[in-house]
Parts: sequence; C-alpha cells; structure tokens
Amino acid sequence: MRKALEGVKILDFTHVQSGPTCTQLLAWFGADCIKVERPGVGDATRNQLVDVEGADSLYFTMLNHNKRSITLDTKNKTGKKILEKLVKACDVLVENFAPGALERMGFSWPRIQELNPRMIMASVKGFGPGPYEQCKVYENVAQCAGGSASTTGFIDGPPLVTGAQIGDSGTGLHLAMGIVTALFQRESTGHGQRVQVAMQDGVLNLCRVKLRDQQRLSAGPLTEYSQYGENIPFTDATPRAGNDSGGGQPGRILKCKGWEHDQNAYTYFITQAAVWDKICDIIGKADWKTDPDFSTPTARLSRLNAVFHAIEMWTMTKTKFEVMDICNPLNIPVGPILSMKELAHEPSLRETGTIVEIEHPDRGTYLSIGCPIKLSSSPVTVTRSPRLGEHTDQILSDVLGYSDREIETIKKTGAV
Ligand code: CAO
Repeated sequence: MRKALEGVKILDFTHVQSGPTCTQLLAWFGADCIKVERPGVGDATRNQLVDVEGADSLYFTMLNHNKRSITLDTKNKTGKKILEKLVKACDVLVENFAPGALERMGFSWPRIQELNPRMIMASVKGFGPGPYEQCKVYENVAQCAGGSASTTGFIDGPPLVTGAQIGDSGTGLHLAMGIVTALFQRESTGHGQRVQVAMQDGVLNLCRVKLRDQQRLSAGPLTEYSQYGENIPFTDATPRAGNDSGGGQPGRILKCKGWEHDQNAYTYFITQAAVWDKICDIIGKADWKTDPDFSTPTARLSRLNAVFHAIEMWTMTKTKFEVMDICNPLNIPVGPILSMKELAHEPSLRETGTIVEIEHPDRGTYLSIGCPIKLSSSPVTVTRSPRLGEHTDQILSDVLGYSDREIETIKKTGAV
C-alpha cells in the first residue's frame, strides 16, 4: 500500500530529540528521510546513555527509526557542493541546530530558496524572536520557560518538570504539523515556505488551560483548585494545582491496594458531579447523597479532603485495575497509574503497534514506541535506526546520481 508521504524527500539535519521526533513521524508516514550527520561523530545521542557497549544508544535508536543516514561534512568544500545538490533534490529541510548554525554553514533561508524555491525549511529553536532568541535550549529549560513548571507540582513545593517530553517531543509534533500543512499549501502555490516552532511556544500551547486560569483569577479564586477549599489564598499568578483535575471536576490521585510496596499502586479518581450518587454507593457513603454538606458540588468544595479520604479508604481495598473494572461501567472517571514496566508488557499496545519490538544487529531486540497516529490507508512498519553513514554510498548514488568512481573521489576529500 502506498504510504501517505511517499515521494516526499526530507533532508534531515536534526539531532537530539525535538527534531528527530518530527522527522521520525514523517518517515513513518512514508517520507524518505535522509539524516545528515557529521562524519565520525554523528548525532550526539548515538553515544549518550549507552547501555550496550559499541551499539547506538536507545536514546538514538528510539528516535531515528525508518531513516537513512549519510555522513557529510557541511563545512568541507566538497561537502557544501553535495549539500547544495541535496537541497535541490529534497522537498523539506528540517533542522534544530543552535541559532545561527545553518547560516554559518552558508545555508541561510534566502540561499535555500535560491537553490530550491519549492523547498520547505522547518526549524526548531528554543525561543522565537525576542530577548532569548540566541539561547541554546534543552527539554527542561523549555518546560520552565513555557509555563509548564510554574504550574506543575504542589502549592507548598517547588516548581516541577514533567516526565512527558513536552519541550522536545511536543515541539517536534508541532513542527511535523507545520511541515505537512506547508506541503499541502505547496500543492496549490508551487512554492515552499519557512516553518518555525519555538520550544517555548510549543510548551505554552500545551499549557493553554493554565493561561485560561491566569485570566480567570481576576474574576475571583479558582474554586476547582484544592487550595480554594483549604482556604489558602491565591496569588496573582496561576498556582500549582498538585493533582487537581483541570476541568472543573475535583480529581486526585489515591492509594490503591498494595501501595505500601508498589510505588505505582495508585489511581486517578474524578468526583464528577453527574455520578456523585454512584460514587457514594460504591464507597459505602449512601447518606452523602442527601446530606446537604456533601450532596452538591459547591458544598463539597470545602470538604474535598474528607471526600477523597473516604474514597481512598475504599480504593485502598482494591487494586488499581479493580477500581477501573468497578468504576468504568458506572461512568465514574478513573485511571490507573501505569508504570513503564506495565505499559511495556501491555498486550493491547503490542497489538496496535504502539509498543513494538525491533531487531538491531548491534544491540539485539529492544522495545520502542511505534507511531501513535494511526492512518487507515497508510500503515506503519517500524524499521531499525540506521548506523552512522550506513546509506552514504546509496544516497550519493540513488538521490544525487554520483557514479562509483565519483563517490571514491568524494571520499578522498573527507567530505563524507
Ligand atoms: N558537518 C559539519 N558541521 C556540523 C554538522 C555537519 N554535518 N552538523 C553540525 N555541525 C556543526 C554546526 O554547524 C555547529 O557549528 P558552529 O557552532 O560552528 O556553527 C556545531 O556542529 C554544533 O551544532 P549545534 O550548535 O546545533 O549543537 P550544540 O551541541 O552546540 O547545541 C542544542 C545543541 C540542542 C542546544 C542546539 O542545537 C539548540 O539549541 N537547538 C535548538 C533547540 C533544540 O532543538 N533543542 C532540543 C535539544 S534536545 O533537548
């Protein structure tokens, strides 16, 4: 079956996590992703957090599936010529170098357009234009600068970063969206365009509801935050909400059976107003259905600690999966805290290709996360990441048309 992006050639200058997340997705949708790496060095993540000596790290392999790798010294004279040919041959250039690095290589946006007016040039940077635009940025810096950290954690503790890589992988997702949109527009205009996503903007976009709350503060305290019921005054900035649910229905993380020895024996539990009576029944508090102190959402706001304590007394008698089995049929929203170990072994995720087993000649079998976006007419087969420069000769010949003899001459210049 022909894949959605078949025929699209990506000149992939990305490294570390944000850019590779984006190009991996495009590769899964069928684009020919040509990863350009510095000879002898490659993407720094190949050698970061190494678990199998001599093999590319999981950091690299899990972000670079379905790509081809060419080594190319873009600061070498011949290397620059080859890069010019690649720019002419490809549809999209994706990069997440530090600000100014591509320009220093001699490949500014005007130069790229001159070489190939159909080229879409997509970039991730830490910040957009402004005081910080020259800064190099990593995941946690973006989480802090994008508003996530100030709104994560408990009210009486420090700001927290989250495990979900919203700065890197989140920005990569935004960039992929920009690229396919630009490809679509190119169908009618015939021209490429610049696609830019700043990690600060990507994180802030994911924190949209927190800016909502910032503005609501001027209309009075945020009643769905636990601190309201606990009489803790609000400041002039969106507070950290602990595990409160953001949608206006009180929710918390509660202990389940086995919590004493299993750090993930917890469940999320939302006391959605529409199912309050059912909650009262299952936790053995039928009288709360009519007790004026508990029967309405407003009355409960100042008693949430008592409410969740009673629910936790019940959840502690059940495993997190039993809580799920009992509450789901009753439409009570709950969610087990699933560990990476549990997710890795979850059969349904294997079934859908969300968790995949990949064979790698240097490291054996490893687990990876497959494509989370399922297209019915563009199925994804995840293939292993390339070794450094594995496809150099192949790309020089099949994309750029160099003969074997020319390739030998190129090699002597140190360009590849
Ligand atoms: N041939 C020759 N030179 C190459 C090359 C190649 N194939 N590939 C890269 N280089 C050079 C670059 O041209 C640059 O040289 P100059 O500094 O002389 O211009 C140099 O390698 C370093 O590239 P870099 O600046 O991107 O890498 P860094 O380690 O200094 O910074 C990072 C890394 C991630 C902080 C920076 O790239 C960045 O801020 N990127 C944008 C934001 C981003 O994506 N962050 C997410 C990172 S994941 O947490």
